[in-house]
Amino acid sequence: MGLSRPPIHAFVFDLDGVITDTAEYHYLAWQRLCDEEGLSFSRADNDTLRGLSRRDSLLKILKGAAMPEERMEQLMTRKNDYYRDFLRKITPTDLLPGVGEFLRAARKKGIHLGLASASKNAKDVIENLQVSDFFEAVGDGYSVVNSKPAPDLFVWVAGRLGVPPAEVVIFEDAEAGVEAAHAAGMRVVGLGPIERLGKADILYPGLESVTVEAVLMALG
Ligand code: B16
Ligand code: MG
Repeated sequence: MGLSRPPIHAFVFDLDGVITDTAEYHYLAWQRLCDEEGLSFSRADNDTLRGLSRRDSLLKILKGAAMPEERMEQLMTRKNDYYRDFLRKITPTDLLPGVGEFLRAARKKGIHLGLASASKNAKDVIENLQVSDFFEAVGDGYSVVNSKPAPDLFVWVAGRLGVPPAEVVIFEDAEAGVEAAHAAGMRVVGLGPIERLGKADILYPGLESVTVEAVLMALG
């Protein structure tokens, strides 16, 4: 089986939950907004928003309740203002364990590297983390219309890298991201618990527990 698989020429990384953990800041920003608006919101609710766009997150928080578009825009802007206050505090020490080593090792092997995040703040986050230079292509919340679980963002980044989708491996921490990768015809490394990422092709707790060689062996 292994022999018939296409070669691996690119690694594409999700941002939140893979390169750094901005989920806590998203949580605190949504929590503040929900408290102010009298909407119910918990950590467990926040976990279901992982990888979803800002708009899809708000729709989920509203649980189907109708809201005029203008009001939705106001709430999304306020949440983002709260979130961006936290982003200013991000430094290279906020890289998740093993990320720097993994990116350096992959680059050394000549693997093309890309980033694919649902976040409209992704470029600022990777600037603050000082990892922008690793990525030859960066797809963010502005790059495509249809967000994960649609395959569009991963396909967009693969196109920018000039690598066919079948030769790309995605690194994801969200179920929506695993679905998106498979819909794009890509292999996917899940980073996180099996309850959330059971559909990934292979699973690790985080990048500190995996090497580039191990991924190439397992999925190549
Ligand atoms: P923004 P990822 C996602 O990032 C987050 O996981 C998700 O919680 C957030 O709602 C989304 O970005 C949009 O972020 O409000 O900054 O545009 O995991 O795709 O890197
Ligand atoms: Mg993520």
